[in-house]
Amino acid sequence: MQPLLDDVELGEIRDDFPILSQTVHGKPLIYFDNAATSQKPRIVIAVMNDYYTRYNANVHRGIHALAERATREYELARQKLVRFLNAESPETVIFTRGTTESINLVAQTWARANLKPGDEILITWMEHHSNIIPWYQVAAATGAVIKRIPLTADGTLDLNQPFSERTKLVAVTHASNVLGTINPIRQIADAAHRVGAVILVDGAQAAPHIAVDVQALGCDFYALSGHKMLGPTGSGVLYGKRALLEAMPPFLGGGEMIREVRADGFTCNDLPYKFEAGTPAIAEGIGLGVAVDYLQQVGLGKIRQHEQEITAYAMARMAEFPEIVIYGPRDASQRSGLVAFTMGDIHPHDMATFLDEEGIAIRAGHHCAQPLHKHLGLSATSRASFYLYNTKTEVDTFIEALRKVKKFFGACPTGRQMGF
Ligand code: 7TS
Repeated sequence: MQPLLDDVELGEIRDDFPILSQTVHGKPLIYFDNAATSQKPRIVIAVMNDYYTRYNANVHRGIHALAERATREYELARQKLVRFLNAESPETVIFTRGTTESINLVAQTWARANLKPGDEILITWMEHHSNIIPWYQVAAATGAVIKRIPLTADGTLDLNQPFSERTKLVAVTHASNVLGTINPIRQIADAAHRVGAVILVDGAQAAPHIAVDVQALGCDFYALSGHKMLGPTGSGVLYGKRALLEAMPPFLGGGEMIREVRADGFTCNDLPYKFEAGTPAIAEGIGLGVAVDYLQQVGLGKIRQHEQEITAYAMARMAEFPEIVIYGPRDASQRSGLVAFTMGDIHPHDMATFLDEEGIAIRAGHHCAQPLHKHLGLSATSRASFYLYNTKTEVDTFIEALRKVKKFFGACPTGRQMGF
């Protein structure tokens, strides 16, 4: 059992996030839209400011002092990500603009080079569009076929069917951005490897919340977004096993990714630069490194424990409303810190608009997971998503606001489909 964040620590954490201490529509802000993007601590904002104020220069090319400092700080950030993910080496950690770019990189390089007609790409019903569309594009280009791992009634993956000999790639989310389900990646990776397939893990909703060890998970590729884990937008990582990365053709062409350019061709740079064409997002990469420092200083175990407690509390209090249907596993230990729900026949957009007037930020819609919503017989849900700085008191205010929503719109109970 990890120690919990106590009230003093929680207060200190909240003080580190200047954006939280404001009012919205005259009410104290309650930020429950962390699955869309997280807020940033002062040190992340400060380090980016410091870069632009004191050593703004391009990386890996200048011989002057500013360029050397920028390169040093940027590569130091990479080292921090290497440790954060327990990756084998800096060569296996590629900076990208985020999860979407990381997945597209693998789709456009590894998948196009390795898949042929009839090969199967195995995804799941709970994927974000970022882990669907690139595979549709690859399938159209290569003749590969998309298959899906079925869902159980509880919103977990039904892994009873053995993977096919034709499965060449398994692309699965570590944690669902709608159901909250945390998937058993090690088990899926072992099943994928037994049939000779490669596994890519979408870590956008997991890396901010649970300790990730890419070697222990056994994944071949792992994608994450910096902005969901206290870092800046435009920062992210693709981890890849070295042998796979070495064998892959480059993604984008341009500066940095080449060793030599001739009149009639080029040779690629070494890893990881082979996949980092052009001037990177330098301040953002450095900011992500500091975000990772912050997460590790608080402790991923503590963060996970705190979110689990907030989530269990929110679900228990939401159960006070017979009209509310929650989607995903009932057990908070099986889910990340978010709750997608419907309240009778109230449209999620009306819900979000009403809550916004109360100073509460949630997201409503299909959350870029349209096939999942269709599968659940829904067009939209409301979603409250928590992070390390959220409190039970905020959940209480949210529950009181839900009471007002119910009174205002007069919710009628509807069917429960795959929720509870
Ligand atoms: N994968 C998952 C599971 C996600 O939740 C998201 C973003 C992405 C990939 C894409 O990340 P990006 O940083 O490249 O955009 N999810 C959400 C969300 O749930 N609400 O807003 C963005």
